Amino acid sequence: MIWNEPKECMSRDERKADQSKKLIDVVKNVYHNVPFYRKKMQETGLEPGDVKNIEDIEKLPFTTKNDLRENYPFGLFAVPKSEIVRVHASSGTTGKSIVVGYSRKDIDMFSEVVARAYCCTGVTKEDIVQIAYGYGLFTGGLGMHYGAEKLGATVIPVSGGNTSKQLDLLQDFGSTVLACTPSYAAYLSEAIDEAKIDKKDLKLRIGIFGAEPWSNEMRSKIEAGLNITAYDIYGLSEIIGPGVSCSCEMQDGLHIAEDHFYPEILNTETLKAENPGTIGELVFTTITKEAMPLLRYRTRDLASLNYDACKCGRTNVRMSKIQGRSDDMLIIRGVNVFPSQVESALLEIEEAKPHYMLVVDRVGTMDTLEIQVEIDDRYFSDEMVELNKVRQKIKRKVESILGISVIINLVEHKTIARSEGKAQRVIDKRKI
Ligand code: DLL
Repeated sequence: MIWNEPKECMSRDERKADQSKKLIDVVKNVYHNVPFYRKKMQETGLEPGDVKNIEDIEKLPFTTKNDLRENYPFGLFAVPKSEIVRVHASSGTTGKSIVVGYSRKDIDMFSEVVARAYCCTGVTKEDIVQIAYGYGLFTGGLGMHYGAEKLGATVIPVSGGNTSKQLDLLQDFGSTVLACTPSYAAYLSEAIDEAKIDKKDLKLRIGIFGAEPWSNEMRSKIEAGLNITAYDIYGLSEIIGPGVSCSCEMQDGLHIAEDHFYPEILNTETLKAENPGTIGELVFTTITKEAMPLLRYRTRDLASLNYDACKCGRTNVRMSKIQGRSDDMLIIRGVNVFPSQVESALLEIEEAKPHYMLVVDRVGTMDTLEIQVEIDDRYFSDEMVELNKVRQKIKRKVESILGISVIINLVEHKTIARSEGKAQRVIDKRKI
């Protein structure tokens, strides 16, 4: 079944015409309503009238996470604050998060693209959807929630964590669909085994997993463990949240809602367009968003595009699974973490030196983050009690910025290897 056939199955010519029209409108909109974009366009002598069709997108300036940070919190909004009905936020590269705003129309569009994603995986209004993505500033919970309601399915808004409750709900309410990160799905699968729950008694049939990278091997493992078919859903807060793209029953790429988000794949060095099939950096322009439209947002996610029509009947372009990132962002238990966030936390703590190492590992199905921190000689003490106080202080500060629990290991000054070039700050031992 296809949720919105006219929008998901139009011919490539119709698609181009639709995208061209929308791009012209969004460029006019940001030029007149967002000083940041007006300035950027004026710097290169570009006027809204210079953009006549979708090919002209190459003339437009890029937007980066740093631009969002510099315009924190509401500087990129294109509508008056009275039109903003919701905000979400996600990790920035330092202590401050980045903020995104939605108008009523944006929330409707967000729900629409997530409803399409559910439909892409075979979910119908008969299903019971257990949403175990986090609710709150993260877009996962509420995004998946509104989409499921739009579809007419029954929503169980349990949010993330609280595993024993998740197991109760799976059994008592007969959830047929599970929406969460792939690592949490793997964890739930183990918890089901440990609790000796007979999987035949569960009604689960579909999993919609995303928000972090995962491999096809991991998919097979989760599918076998939970006795379901699992699908990949991709998105990012800056563009909308989940629902930018989703895999279909063909399991051969993720269909992008390209009537709302125009994708480009660019060479990471030259920032010029790559040919279809070649991996590069995924860049999106939101062509219908009202509250916070973004031109050529550099996601830093690496993927390729495939414009061939899919056997499922949808004609919208497919992206490959995310192959990695072109920056140092880590995703730990579904939460985005930049090493630079740790650094800015440490700089605020007198006892700590800004020499640190992040060691990421996976114990069973759970990601762990250990941070080794060098301590100023003056504070290194034989007194366990004193050292513990310092450790706790650092732990509290870092956890408040990252939003996940961490293990802090204090090490003596000059223990962490110094580098003459680019500092090596991360050891990632996970096999995804
Ligand atoms: O993770 C939105 C989301 C929620 C997507 C629920 C899917 C399901 P952010 O917190 O802004 O938004 O993180 C966005 O997460 O740039 C990717 O690096 C990564 N990411 C998201 N989905 C996938 C996926 C949400 N399916 C960042 N595969 C993105 C690999 C993913 N990476």
